[in-house]
Amino acid sequence: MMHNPKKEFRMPKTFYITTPIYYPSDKLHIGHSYTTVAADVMARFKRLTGYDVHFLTGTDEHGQKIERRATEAGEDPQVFVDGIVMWIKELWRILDISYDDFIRTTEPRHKLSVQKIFQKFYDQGDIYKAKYEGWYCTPCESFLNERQLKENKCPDCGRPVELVAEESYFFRMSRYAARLLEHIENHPEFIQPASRKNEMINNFLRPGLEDLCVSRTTFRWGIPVPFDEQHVIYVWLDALSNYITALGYFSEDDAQFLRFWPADVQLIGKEIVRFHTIYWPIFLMALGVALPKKVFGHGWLLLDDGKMSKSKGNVIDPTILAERYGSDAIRYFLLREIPFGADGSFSEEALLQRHNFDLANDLGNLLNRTLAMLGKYFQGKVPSPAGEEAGDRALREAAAVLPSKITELMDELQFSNALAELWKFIGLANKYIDDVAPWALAREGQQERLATVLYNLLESIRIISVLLLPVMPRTPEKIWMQLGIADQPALHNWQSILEFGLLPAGVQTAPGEVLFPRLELTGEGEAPVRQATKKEQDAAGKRASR
Ligand code: ME8
Repeated sequence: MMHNPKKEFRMPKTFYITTPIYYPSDKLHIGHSYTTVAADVMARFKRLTGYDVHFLTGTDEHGQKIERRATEAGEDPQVFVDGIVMWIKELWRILDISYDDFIRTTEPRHKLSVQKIFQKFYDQGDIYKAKYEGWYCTPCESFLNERQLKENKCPDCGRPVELVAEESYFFRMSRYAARLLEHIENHPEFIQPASRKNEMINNFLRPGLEDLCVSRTTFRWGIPVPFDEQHVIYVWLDALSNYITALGYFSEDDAQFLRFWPADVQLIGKEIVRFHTIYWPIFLMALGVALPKKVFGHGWLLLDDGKMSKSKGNVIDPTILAERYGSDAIRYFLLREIPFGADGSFSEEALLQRHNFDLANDLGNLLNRTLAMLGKYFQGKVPSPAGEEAGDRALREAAAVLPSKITELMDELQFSNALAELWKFIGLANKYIDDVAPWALAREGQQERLATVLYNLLESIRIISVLLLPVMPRTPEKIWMQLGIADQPALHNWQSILEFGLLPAGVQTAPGEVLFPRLELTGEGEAPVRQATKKEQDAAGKRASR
């Protein structure tokens, strides 16, 4: 048969992932970083496994809340948000967030498209004018009826609400409610975790969906309604649209929209599930656009005494934490500590423990021990393996199933379990050292066996390093430097870990800095310091006893 190269070429599969767009605030804390770090890990994992990924984040810059904050700061809202957005981008740089696009809702590309969306709704009779009289929570930018209030406060954030009475445009949610309910019931993967789906059905859809107010007249900081300039478009309609306006929807160039929509995963915090699984899909239905495949509402990161607020100081400031522990450790902690979907508590002690146990002891020591033995017995050169014993086989078999196990868990956004699997393998490699006792083999002169054992360890470390990439983008490079393979990208990709034994013999390793020096907290609110090594402690003991 004729060779047909055209036929073999397959376009990579696409993967579109989004985070919510953030309210501009210079008080973003470690909880805010949670959504974005999780999305980044997913985006990196999909890139690693061969997908054409589009990862979107951005800022939600309009609305009454921002206008008030700008006024308080004595600034024009645009000037006010410009400064903060620069800071947010800097935070994402520090945390190694690899977004492909950053949308600001004050950009013309967004505003023009939102106006066209609003116009379309109006033209097809989805929007009508009436008077709104009811409650409004400005921090959440949400309309609430009497029934929804909890002790006269906002049910979502617990803060006071304001009475609002103004002329507004309303969106006929009721037109689409039955279709949405059917979609949710026929697509169990649409709202995740499943408990959030039941909440939406039982608390909002079944009791009957009220029409939604989609414009405001009592302040100016928003996108004007194109046919009625007294009104600005409700900030949630404006904000939710970002997921498609950023792709060029309703613009001259909608190639990205055609390529990437519908989104594969939209990650959000649990308090905004209602907006993303009721209003957002209904807007999309009204536009005649497909719904996202999955909306995942993750839990909250709490402090032991509940709320996370900036007054808790530097314990929760992501920039300070990154300076202390490095962004890789923070990313690891966030995804390992709390099962994705559940609430979890954040404390610096817990972060420190993960750093010292998982990263310094388990991962760091595996590399150190292996390279130290290689230096001692083989002048640091990767030896050729020969033969296989039962212990070797168990290690190799565990390595062989690891990529598919991790892929399965990652596809379900089970970050914590995926990392637990990887650490199980790291544990297995450490145990392999203890069981085989390479030092005994050296003593007995079993050179060939020793070569095999050290080769298997080095190859395991290489496989681990590639699997670490999505969560810890900086550490693998350091490992490759020490393994002497930094300049061999063919040994760093996904394909290269599907086969055990690609690490070439003869490579000169170069043990370097300790990956994660053990740290200890000295006092509350103080930066942790490197723990004294056993040698240093012994030396100090000797000095003291002199
Ligand atoms: O909600 N733990 O923006 P935002 C976990 N602009 N996640 C947390 C958290 C915590 N303690 N605190 C905040 C908005 N988050 C809207 C979105 S989308 C069209 C518009 C998460 O800046 C929160 O759940 O208030 C959300 O996913 C993200 O930070 C941004 O929150």
